Amino acid sequence: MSASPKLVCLGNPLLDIQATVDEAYLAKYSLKENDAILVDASSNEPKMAIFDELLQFPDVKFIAGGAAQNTARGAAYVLGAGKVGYFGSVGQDKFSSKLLAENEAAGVVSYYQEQSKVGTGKCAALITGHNRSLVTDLGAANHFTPDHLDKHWDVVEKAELFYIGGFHLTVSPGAIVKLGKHAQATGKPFVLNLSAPFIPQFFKSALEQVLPYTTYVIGNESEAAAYAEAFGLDCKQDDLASIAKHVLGGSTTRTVIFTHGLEPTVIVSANDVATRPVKALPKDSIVDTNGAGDAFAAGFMAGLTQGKNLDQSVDIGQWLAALSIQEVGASYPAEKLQY
Ligand code: 26A
Repeated sequence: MSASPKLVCLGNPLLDIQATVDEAYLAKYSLKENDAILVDASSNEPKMAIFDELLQFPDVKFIAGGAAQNTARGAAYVLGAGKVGYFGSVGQDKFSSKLLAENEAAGVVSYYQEQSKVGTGKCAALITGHNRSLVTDLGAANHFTPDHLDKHWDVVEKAELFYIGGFHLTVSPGAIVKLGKHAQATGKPFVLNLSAPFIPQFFKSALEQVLPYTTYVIGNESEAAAYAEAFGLDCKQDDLASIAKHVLGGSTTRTVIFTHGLEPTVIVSANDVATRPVKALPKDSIVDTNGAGDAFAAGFMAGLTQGKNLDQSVDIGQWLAALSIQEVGASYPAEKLQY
């Protein structure tokens, strides 16, 4: 019996169906070129047709996805097998078998809750140039319940730190709060990724419920702008340092990290505002940016797990993001590269 994982992640397990599309295809469904949205499978949502239509595209690929699951695999890429655990809910089908196999290959220990009546969630990743538009049908991922954590509470207790995909705020804020309370009571780092602009925009109260437990909040510039708008901040929407200060909310134990594409990463805590430059990749070595943010979070979490300091952890995040951008989807190189 191997040791329990040090890093425990919670999110929505999804299989990505990725294909290159043109602008007309995005326009047909009123999709932005760089966004992440939810579709409701139970309504008569025209966007549901995308999942079938993509199968006809010549370069269609099925790739393990789910933002926090991508981060779990990335952290395991750095930390090695058995050090990272992942909670989420899946169906009993070939999609979940593939996700399980990918996690195993990456060295991630899966603690899946299984649904017998709902299929595994899927995400259409529509690639145009260096952008990606994500359209998600959560399926079984939407049925995660906090009691599944109780079944594996020994794993939670043995974990040293936690990573929560903000996307999970749409599913079970109760499960996030449960982990947050444990983290707070035991003094373990508790990291939340904002995940997408629609999280602060439409799930503001769930976000407010969870923020008090966080010791690190990670986001990108468009999530920061959505946060500023949702909370009615009067600073400019690209004033990342001021937005981060608001996320701190006077906390002396929280650090906020905003990535900004090729612009420097902004790192804000109670008594410090710092930036770290990003090394640009040559344009022709970029494959796609699907999963770049997850890979950043993965490297960052791996650094924290190894006891590295904040700057080093951000640096490992930037390094792993650059590696992932050179792979198809939210993937990491087949060979083990050392930071
Ligand atoms: C609740 N939603 C919309 C989602 C997601 C999601 N992961 C969890 N919940 N929408 C897209 N993703 C994942 O984001 C990754 C890229 O960052 C996709 O599966 C993709 O792998």
